[in-house]
Amino acid sequence: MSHDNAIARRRFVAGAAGAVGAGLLGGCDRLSNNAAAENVLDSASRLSRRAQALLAPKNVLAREYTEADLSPQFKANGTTDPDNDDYQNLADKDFADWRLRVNGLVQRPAQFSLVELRAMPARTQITRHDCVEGWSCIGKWKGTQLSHVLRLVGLQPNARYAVFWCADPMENGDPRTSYYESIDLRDAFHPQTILAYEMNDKPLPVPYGAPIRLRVERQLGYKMAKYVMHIELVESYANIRGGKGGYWEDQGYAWYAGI
Ligand SMILES: Nc1nc2c(c(=O)[nH]1)N[C@H]1C(S)=C(S)[C@@H](COP(=O)(O)O)O[C@H]1N2
Ligand SMILES: [Mo]
Repeated sequence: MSHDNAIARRRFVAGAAGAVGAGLLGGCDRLSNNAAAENVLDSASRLSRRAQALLAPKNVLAREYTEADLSPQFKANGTTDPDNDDYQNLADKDFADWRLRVNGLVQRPAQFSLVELRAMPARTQITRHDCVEGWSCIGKWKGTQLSHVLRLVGLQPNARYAVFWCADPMENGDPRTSYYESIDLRDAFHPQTILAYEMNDKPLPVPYGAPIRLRVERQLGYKMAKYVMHIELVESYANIRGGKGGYWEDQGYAWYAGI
């Protein structure tokens, strides 16, 4: 199902109650052509979002799984090889020259190499990735905790969101259409929010967002920006692009995509 169809579907799905069991979502793509199951995913998302708002302690963890639960194949979705010469040149040298820029409303704007990020405190987690299109995969991720990076640069008092700028243009190689996303500071400082540089114990492959991709485990797949080049701290995303806080949000998706 395309993302456009997914938008339409989310508008029309009736609120049937249902729980999403891990068994149901254990493999990739099992739900793709199953409208009923997708409706369950949708309504479960809404129910749990409401429940989260009412009940959830601030740092509740997303469920973590075991090695035995890993999906044999993890679906690669959206961009799988950025149409961007600068990115391709970086990839050709295994990202040795890549630098993550962190700036905006911070005390000490900085740049970090992959070697530097790998030397920082890391977290490893096995989690389920749920795409709005209705498929799920379980993967193992290792990466730098975003909270650590944010403490290094220090936030200015008016910083409220972290914006992730990605290498991949979404239309005709035009850099003005690059993928982007944003999260609030509550998610940015969540312990499971990591800049992942390893997937299933190997350096993150290009189809999955090399050299780093965001993992925000309590939200849907489209929040998890791949090919992150630049993190900008802002007070508001109203004046960025379409003003909705992300590439898909600008096309109508929810900014908070809680699972
Ligand atoms: N830069 C970038 N990040 C992205 C996307 C994309 O197209 N470009 N697609 C999003 C969507 S909709 C999903 S489901 C996941 C897919 O991640 P995967 O390829 O590891 O499955 O990445 C998200 N992050
Ligand atoms: Mo997705």
